[in-house]
Amino acid sequence: SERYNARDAEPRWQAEWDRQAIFATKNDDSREKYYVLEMFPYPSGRIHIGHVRNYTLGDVIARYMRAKGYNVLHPMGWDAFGLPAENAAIERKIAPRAWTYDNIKAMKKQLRSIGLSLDWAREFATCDPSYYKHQQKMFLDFLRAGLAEREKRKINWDPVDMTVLANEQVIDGRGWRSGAVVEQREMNQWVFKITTYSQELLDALGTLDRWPDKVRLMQRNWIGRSEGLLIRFALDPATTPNGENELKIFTTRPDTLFGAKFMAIAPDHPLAQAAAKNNSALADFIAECKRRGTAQAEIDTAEKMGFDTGIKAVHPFDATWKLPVYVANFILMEYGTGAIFGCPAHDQRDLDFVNKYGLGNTPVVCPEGQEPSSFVITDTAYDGDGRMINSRFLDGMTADAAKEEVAKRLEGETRGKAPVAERKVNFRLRDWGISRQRYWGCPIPVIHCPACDVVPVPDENLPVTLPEDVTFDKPGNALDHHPTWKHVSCPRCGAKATRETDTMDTFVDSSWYFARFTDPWNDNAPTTRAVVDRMLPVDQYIGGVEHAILHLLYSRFFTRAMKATGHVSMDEPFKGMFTQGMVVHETYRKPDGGWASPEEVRIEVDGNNRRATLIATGEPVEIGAVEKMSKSKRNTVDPDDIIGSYGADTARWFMLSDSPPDRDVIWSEEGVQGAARFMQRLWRLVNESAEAGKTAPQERPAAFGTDALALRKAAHGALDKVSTGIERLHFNVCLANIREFANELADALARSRSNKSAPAPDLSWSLREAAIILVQVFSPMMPHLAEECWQALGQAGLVSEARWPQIEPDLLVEDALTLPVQVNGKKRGEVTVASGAGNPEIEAAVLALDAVKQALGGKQARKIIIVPQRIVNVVG
Ligand code: ANZ
Ligand code: ZN
Repeated sequence: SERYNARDAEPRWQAEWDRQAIFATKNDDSREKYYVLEMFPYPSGRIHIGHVRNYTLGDVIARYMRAKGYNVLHPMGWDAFGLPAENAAIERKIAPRAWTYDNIKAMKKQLRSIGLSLDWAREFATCDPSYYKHQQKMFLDFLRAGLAEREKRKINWDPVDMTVLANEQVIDGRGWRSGAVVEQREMNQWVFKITTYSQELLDALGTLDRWPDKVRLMQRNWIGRSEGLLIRFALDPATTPNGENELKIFTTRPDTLFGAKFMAIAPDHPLAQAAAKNNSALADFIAECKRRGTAQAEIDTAEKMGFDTGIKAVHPFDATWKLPVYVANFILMEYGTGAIFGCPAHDQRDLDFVNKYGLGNTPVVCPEGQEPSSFVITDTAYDGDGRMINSRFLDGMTADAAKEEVAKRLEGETRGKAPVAERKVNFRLRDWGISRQRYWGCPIPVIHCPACDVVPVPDENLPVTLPEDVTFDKPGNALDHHPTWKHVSCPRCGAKATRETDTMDTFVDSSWYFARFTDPWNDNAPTTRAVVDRMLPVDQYIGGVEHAILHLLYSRFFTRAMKATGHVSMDEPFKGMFTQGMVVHETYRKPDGGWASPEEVRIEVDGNNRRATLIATGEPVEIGAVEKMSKSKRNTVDPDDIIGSYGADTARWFMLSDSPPDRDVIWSEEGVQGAARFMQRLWRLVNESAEAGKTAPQERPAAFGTDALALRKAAHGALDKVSTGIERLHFNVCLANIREFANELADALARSRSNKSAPAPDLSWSLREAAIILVQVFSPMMPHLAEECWQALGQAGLVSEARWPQIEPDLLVEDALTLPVQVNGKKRGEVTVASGAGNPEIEAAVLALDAVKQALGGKQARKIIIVPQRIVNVVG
């Protein structure tokens, strides 16, 4: 038979699937639904190979579940707002809207060439007014429900460009464009009250048993719940500026109070501000801290620095014990109370701090088994458990008991009218600031009126659409510069007013798109309750681990907020979550030190050696490390090139074959060629089977001979393994099973041909059955080839629409083996195990026999001797 021509076949089948609209999902379908979703792409202009992997993983599941008879929802859309569109407008003078929709058009064509089973009828882009209109409606619903608020927040201000910068636009404390030192400014910002749900978002992680543990852990840490104590330290009045008389701190370690050496407050703590009023050196120090930035990452790595305010705090258990109060760069105003007591022996940051300022340390928690007198801390703090030492009435207690004891005593004590301490649960999670001072985002639908303050845009005036006649010749927000857009009259009193010119963080757009896909045609509301409640949650969500925290957490918040405002009924949007690994590639270093791209390089394989040369000049190239594909290292491959030369099925197969989907896969030309060869092999095998099966009876034979039975066992065994493999997302294992089965079919064909006569009816029937099963099991991975094979086998309709074959369980039962069992030389019974069972399985089965347990009289067996295929002897 001829070679399979993917370039000819693939577009043909894609067109046929479209023509028959087989992937269009009906909302009123009565079958059980299954919702598969891959994280939708940002329309940057071209899809990259990571997208191909992401969508292929989802497509295998979608195609399999469809074949299993589910009403599968598998939609696609575009996460289309964001900064790159504005940058393109500035750099290339293309309007953000035109740039975005051009990119979508190009990328959609690319996506189609992969042969994904997507319902394109549901496609939308988040920059479509028909989408963001509903997002604006929900913003107003959240506002009315107290889930959105305006709050003073610190933002990054570029004093040269006179503009607000996103965190990622601040590089080493400077504006990415102007290079100016970025200032922190307080401005009114819109926030979503995600902290309303801190505890719930944490608790519900326990129900997400089809999420990767590592993702759940990352979310748990991000939410960051800690149980601790708020303690009011009295301040020594003689040392304190105008009337401040106490300092409130948050601690998770009240057990360490007798190891305290200092107090520390954040640079923007009110007490620091007060103390700086008549202390210019302190004021300079505070300014310096602010200049260095307050991003967590910077604080964690920056050297610990402090400034002694001269203020003294009084130890809560000893009125004569005074602690110096420092302003320190590692204390955040946004966490707890913005103040701490420092116990250097048991906290590394505090230890680094005292070692710098010579304040010393006293260990108070001694590890079990350590002699207290020899327990000394120098450079490494001890944060483990142990017994209390150097701590007066706490001595000898466990640290846990000491925590409780301190809490009880200080709770019971009062100063003024209030207790000295109260228990407090703190969360690291902050409310979600959604204001962005950018043009290309969803406008926040409120109006600022000098008389009425913030006035929501009336629902009937939604959407507030973005103007298109904008210019980017000035820095800052183009919406703000627009001559007319923001000038409106107040919907409440009619006075001259201005629109909010902030737009929403693009994470808002991606926090509910999965709900919109269930009914993107509803023009009146974000969701259609009956539909969304049936189609959500997403059964399997797939995406990169880089979205494991924010995107998933925001979506979980949004779903709860949508529930609270009547748009959905569930709390959790994603029942199953899967994080895929990256596609990585070797790097190639040219003699001149530059990087060569894979297309410029020829690889020769000689045994275990691989040699690379530049195709153009023949110069040798050094093969470098395997790394994440990046433009700078030039180790990227272009999906269009791969699909153009090998076809989509080969790319899909290779992507799935080489490593488990949650690990990185190394893209290699050799690997792709291997996949292409295997594709041709499948094609030949199916054609040969079709030939051999020509004489097969239509009716299933009543009995099968040895050869036919063996082939049927192989076929149904493969069917069983591939089915469970897909359900567990063990795709690389499935592919290995398919290869193995292809070998078995090839062997059976070869044997049948070596007989002079045509195969017996039972064998020809089984050959045909095996070929059909083979095509079906690889159809989710190589759907185009599968259609072509389906046709070659004379099967009716499309394989993409065929029901998954029924497994015949009888064919899966392995042959059993029964062995007599003796205990101390006396026969006590027999054991039946699979014929392939190993010794550990046989031993376990033998020890589980009641007769054997009785004969051993509750004692352990000393030895078990297995004579293969004959007998088992237990020695008691
Ligand atoms: C005294 C102490 C002794 C502490 C000790 C720790 C170890 P988590 O678990 O993250 O909640 N802390 C409190 N507020 C802070 C702030 N605004 N900036 C920086 N650090 C702050 O951490 C709670 C601990 O972090 C608190 O317990 C406090 O230091 C510090 F051996 O109090 B601890
Ligand atoms: Zn008004």
